[in-house]
Amino acid sequence: MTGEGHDCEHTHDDPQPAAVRPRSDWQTVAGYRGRSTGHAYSTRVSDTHYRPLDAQVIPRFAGIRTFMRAPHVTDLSGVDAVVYGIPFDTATAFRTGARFGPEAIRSASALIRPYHPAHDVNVVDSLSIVDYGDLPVSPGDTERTYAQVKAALGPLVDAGVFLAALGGDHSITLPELRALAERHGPMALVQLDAHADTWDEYFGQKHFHGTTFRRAAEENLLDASSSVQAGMRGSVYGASDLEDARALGFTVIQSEDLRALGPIDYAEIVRKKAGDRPVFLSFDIDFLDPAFAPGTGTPEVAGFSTVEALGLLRALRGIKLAGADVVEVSPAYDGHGHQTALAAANVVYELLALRALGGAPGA
Ligand SMILES: [Mn+2]
Repeated sequence: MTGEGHDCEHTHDDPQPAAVRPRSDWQTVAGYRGRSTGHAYSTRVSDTHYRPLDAQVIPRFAGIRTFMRAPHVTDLSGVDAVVYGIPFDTATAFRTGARFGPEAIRSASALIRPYHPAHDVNVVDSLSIVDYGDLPVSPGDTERTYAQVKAALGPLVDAGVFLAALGGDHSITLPELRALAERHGPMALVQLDAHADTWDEYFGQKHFHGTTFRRAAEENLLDASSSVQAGMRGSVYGASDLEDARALGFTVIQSEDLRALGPIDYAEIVRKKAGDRPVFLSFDIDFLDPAFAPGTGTPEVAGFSTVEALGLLRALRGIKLAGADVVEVSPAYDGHGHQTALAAANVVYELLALRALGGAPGA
């Protein structure tokens, strides 16, 4: 491995690496702020533990933009979690521009710090996190992109690392699910989104950002009866839009009902539905109100605030995440403070924290 860009805290150069700790010991290292604890999982074959740049040495505004300033690495040895981009946006129905989402989320993520107070977990101690870069895509050709993404994800799925994608429009979730289902079988979907994305087709296309979860159910990548879609709102073409999602077997919680439920009861429904299945969490940034996330392709008013979204995600503590994505960030429509990208970066951080807390499926 190379040492480029993370010269401060990596453990592999330590003369006396700490003993490998079992997964269940994560609590004992949560909150540790100093040099690496050497915390590693029993399945890891390497003592490498990748870390972000040390902000006490290289300030947060400096450096090359990777997610959370983690090293850009494509060798999966010693890696627990991979953050990567899928810059594809030509399956959108309204505003394009999510091809620049990964870049904007990375820039906004420079501010994120390792320790998560609400969960009492040091995310970068618990997980060796790298930024894998962007996967190859073919602008204008959704199905070719799907093949490229699935092929590129093969080795990552085989390595058993946690996969966190930066979108890209919501069409890109399908090849992520195709790749992960080969290892996990039909997964439980946890979707936070203004739209159910269960249309049959759009503009004569079966593969579009509004058809993703119908295709995923048809291909048995998801178990719809274990899956919960939440946050749906706004005008639709007809009552069938949500009825169709329910007919596929999904539990659909519309935004008013989700707000009435609150985080605890929402999480209870998710846990009950998902059971022991590996979970895929897909967060469409349009789940947030346009006041909080204007930079997106198909905004819907009367959505959730950033604080509500984080509360819902934190309530999911304990779920077994196989993979996740944050999609539909379209920076050209973002505000001056880049609040959409900042929210998206923090959602990814919450997802990493959930993986750190819940561990890998089957572990
Ligand atoms: Mn969506």
